[in-house]
Amino acid sequence: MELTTKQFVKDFKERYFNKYSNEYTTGTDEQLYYALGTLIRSYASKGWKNMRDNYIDNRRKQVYYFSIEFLPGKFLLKNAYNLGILETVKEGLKELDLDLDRIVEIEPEPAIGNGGLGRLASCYLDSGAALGLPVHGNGIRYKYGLFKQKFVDGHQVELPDNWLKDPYPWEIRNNVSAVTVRMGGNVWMREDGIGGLEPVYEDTLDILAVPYDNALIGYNEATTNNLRLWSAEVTPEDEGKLDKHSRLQIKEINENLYPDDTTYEGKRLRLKQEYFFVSAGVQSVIRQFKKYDLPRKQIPDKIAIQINDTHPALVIPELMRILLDEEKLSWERAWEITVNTVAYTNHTILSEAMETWEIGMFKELLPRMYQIIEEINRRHVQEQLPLYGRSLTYATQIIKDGQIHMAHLAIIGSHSTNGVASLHTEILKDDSLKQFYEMFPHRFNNKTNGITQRRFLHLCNPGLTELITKKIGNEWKTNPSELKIFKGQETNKQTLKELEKVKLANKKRLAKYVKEQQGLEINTDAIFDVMIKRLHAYKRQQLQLLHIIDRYLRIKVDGETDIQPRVFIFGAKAAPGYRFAKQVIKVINELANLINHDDEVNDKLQIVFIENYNVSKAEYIIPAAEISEQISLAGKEASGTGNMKMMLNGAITVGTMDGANVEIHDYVGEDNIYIFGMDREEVRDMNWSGGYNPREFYETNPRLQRAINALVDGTIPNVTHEGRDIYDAFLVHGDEYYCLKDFDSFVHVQEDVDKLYQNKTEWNRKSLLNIASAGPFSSDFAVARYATDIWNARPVHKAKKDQVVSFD
Ligand code: RUG
Repeated sequence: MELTTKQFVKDFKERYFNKYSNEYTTGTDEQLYYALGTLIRSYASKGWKNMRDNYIDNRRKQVYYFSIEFLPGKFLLKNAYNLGILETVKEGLKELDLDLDRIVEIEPEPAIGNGGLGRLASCYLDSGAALGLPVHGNGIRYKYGLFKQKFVDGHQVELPDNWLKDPYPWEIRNNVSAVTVRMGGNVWMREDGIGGLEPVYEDTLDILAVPYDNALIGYNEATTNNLRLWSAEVTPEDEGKLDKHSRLQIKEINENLYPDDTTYEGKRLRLKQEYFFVSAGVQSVIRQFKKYDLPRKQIPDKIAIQINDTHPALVIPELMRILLDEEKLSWERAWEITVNTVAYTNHTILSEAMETWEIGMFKELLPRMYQIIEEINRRHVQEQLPLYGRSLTYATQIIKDGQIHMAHLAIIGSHSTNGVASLHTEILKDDSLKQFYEMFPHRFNNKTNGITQRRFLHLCNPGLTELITKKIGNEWKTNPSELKIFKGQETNKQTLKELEKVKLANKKRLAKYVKEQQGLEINTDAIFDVMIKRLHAYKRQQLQLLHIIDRYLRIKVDGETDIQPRVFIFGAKAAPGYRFAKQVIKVINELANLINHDDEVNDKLQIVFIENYNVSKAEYIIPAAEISEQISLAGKEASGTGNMKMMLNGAITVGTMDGANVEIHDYVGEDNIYIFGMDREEVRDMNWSGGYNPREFYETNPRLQRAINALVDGTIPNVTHEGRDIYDAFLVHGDEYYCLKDFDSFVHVQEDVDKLYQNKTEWNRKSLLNIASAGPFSSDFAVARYATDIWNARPVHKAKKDQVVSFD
């Protein structure tokens, strides 16, 4: 949009005055933030309204991305940037003698997601809008986001994240679009008088779902979409009638985000959350479709619903319910519409993360959903049995062994199932979802994850953005595949020096932050070795722990002096009930305490554990990263996206052949990545032969033995049972994630990394090649592939010449 500094200054003063009846000079940071936020939002209002009208007037196909988690990060800078007014805002605030950085600091971050899955959803919404595609988000407005992590005596302590305590400038409560969601009670079918059946509900708990809409402004205002988050309230009819217990039942629905992204036990509240946002979302989607005034059979032509993992899989029976019970369609027609509308993304092969619900609980909470799922299952068996026989058909049932299997429902009730990296999709096809692949081969496809270069480069790393632009021009910003042109600079000594300078500045910025937060002075000449992700045994932070202990002992005990200095940086939250993960945090923190205070080692080795890792912290850490640790056991990490973000910012990956590391390896070339450890086939063979004997490795590798012993022999002060439990996981419980097996090759590639760092020109060259090879991992491409292959959706405007993907 066009906005002069003069106009902005005038608007800001007015907005502030109208809101607070006072001059802006009297404002607190919170007030200034609120005034600025609402002003920027108001600049987007017209575009938002126009786009809404445009979608309806032109009966455009709209895509709804249903996700139980989103991690959008802060909005202020992003929205100003996408509107094209960030520089004007900066200049204007300077004129007003206000500090933008301080104002940005105030903005709360909506931590309404756990990790990769939620962040991916937000990247996709950003890209959808940037590409001019009508892609909206549908989720829950959790009152409390993911816990705030604090370290107390090295232990993780979880504090509530009350991110909505002050008015949130980016959202609009939309009362007129509220809908009612029914749960519990009884349901029975009676004749509807026109030859069919209709459900009769008794004693249900009725919940008013109120949407809060957040504008998703596309880069260069390509379009403006909606992130709709639902809040649960008492219906007007029940106001004053409900008892305390029922009120509580409603209130708790959007109180807390479920703080775990990998293990889902049968939690009734979680199921309520899932049905709540699914039912509200599907009702609102159908309401939107009705504005098109088209026959219902055209629903799949005008609507696509992508379900982000199985948490929203109830979209399938809910859409069926609406089409059967409210729209009075036959089962066959309703089913065809449902399958053609819904598509499913799988994000994990970990069996413990595959959602199932105990039948009794499910039936009691969602009786009509249960009836519909039973019928879907019955018809599935009836149809497939003659084609595939008993064993295959029964294995794919939705209801079996007393459980409802959500992944089975998601595959059977949709037209597309995709994995999130090519290796992951292969594993789905030939292993974890093999039977389904046999039945529905045409439904399976791969959509490798992507990340938005706007948040994870343009905004968080302006120094690098400027350098790239100076060297190759502006076009890469809208077409990230153009980043490859930067490869032409790999032998340009001047560019490599400039790149080094940018990295150093980012390292210094992070060091300053660490100093302010933890009082620790970190060595900016050392390699910044970064591992940022949820804490989980399969991601193997414990392997990195062994590596650091080994380094420490080489300096402290062996007296090695010729060792490349490194700062090990961690950011990770552990699920509150995940004991092992919390123990790893405690041990890393105590090791940090030991090492950082030991003057014999701390010029060579330091550890920083950044508290409360979240999107904003990532934006600080990623530009400063030199090594990106992606060390999960091969076959376990579906994709990873931190690997892509760090590569884009010039970090060199140390990783296994897992998830998207495999594709990173292919794009950047084997000389520019450090791969170690077993590959997926080796892991599989090892598993098939019944695991291995980790003791053999422990007993024959003195370095490894010494590092493991340090967990229990008092080397690390204040560590007792925590060290013992990790020790036991390695040696008593079979080392499920093969850390001992991979240790040797891991420490050897780390030594190669150290050697490379001695040659800064060569290091910078590899770093540059990583940046230049990161273009294909832009979420713009990923979303374009979803749009073309799965959604059949097109952008609102004609493709411009320089546009990322031509949809024509
Ligand atoms: O663990 C996966 C990551 O590998 C992946 O990159 C991310 C986005 O696709 O999703 C993560 N994930 C998987 N988060 N939750 C789950 C299980 O529901």
